[in-house]
Amino acid sequence: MKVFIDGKYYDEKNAKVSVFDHGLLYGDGIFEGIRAYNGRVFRLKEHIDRLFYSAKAILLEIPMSRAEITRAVVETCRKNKLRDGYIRLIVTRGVGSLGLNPNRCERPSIIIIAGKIKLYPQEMYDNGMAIVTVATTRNLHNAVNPAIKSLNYLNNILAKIEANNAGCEEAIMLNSEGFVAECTGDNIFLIQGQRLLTPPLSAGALYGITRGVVMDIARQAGLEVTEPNLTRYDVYNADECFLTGTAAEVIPVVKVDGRVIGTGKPGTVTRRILERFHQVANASGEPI
Ligand code: PXG
Repeated sequence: MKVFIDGKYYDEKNAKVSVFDHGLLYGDGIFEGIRAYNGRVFRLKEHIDRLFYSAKAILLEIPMSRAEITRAVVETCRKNKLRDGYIRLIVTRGVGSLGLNPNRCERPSIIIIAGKIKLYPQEMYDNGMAIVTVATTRNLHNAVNPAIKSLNYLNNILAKIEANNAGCEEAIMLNSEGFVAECTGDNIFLIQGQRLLTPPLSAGALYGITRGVVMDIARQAGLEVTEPNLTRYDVYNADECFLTGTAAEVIPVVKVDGRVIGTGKPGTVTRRILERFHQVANASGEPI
């Protein structure tokens, strides 16, 4: 594997960052998880836009333009002969002193890894997954804004550990008001009759790229798409439930906190959306 670091390519074993990089010392940095399907990078523009928004929010100046990053991502896929896979694009604050002040960092580092990812077993896509609500609250907007895709994922990891302890792979995280925000690495959706519901970004959801694609698909299929505040009561009483994410794609949920959702099997609307998602993913994107 060839890894891109600051304009050069390194073998896997030589692809290293300094122990003084603030990405490591403080989680000071941002990232994107991107998919390639069928020789194309899916929604690359949207991912790069989101990367620049995250950068703006943490006052980090990315030392490459959008066009240069686009070319570097595609080039890294090419060098790794990747046609289907997972791309991790990272920008760290860079090498600095021991002390958290980002002013002391010389220059942000850009890393691109083109590899593979498989989050959940196929069985869960076929039969649906069981999830739980956890006690760890999603980050507050005025602490670490959940819209920032930062290198500090401890909030999500703490929730994931709670999920694992409960024998689950994913968890619903609530915001400080008790409304559903999202899952640890996925956005959440409900189907109620002919309506598709998902928490608003103001509830503490990441502006998910897959979330956006699914909302478009649903609108085209004639569903009414809304973003109301949702509680666990709404989740328990939904006809169908599913999660979306770059790594997870679209995955049905059939049990939440011990409550069976709908029929207890992946719903028909969820299946239609999942199918359409694969069609869209395989037929669009930046050519490698
Ligand atoms: N919420 C959070 C907190 C995320 O981290 C999503 C929602 C879904 O967004 P996208 O844009 O991917 O549709 C994410 C993205 C992993 C992994 O290793 C997680 C994500 C992406 C890639 C890998 O668990 N989460």
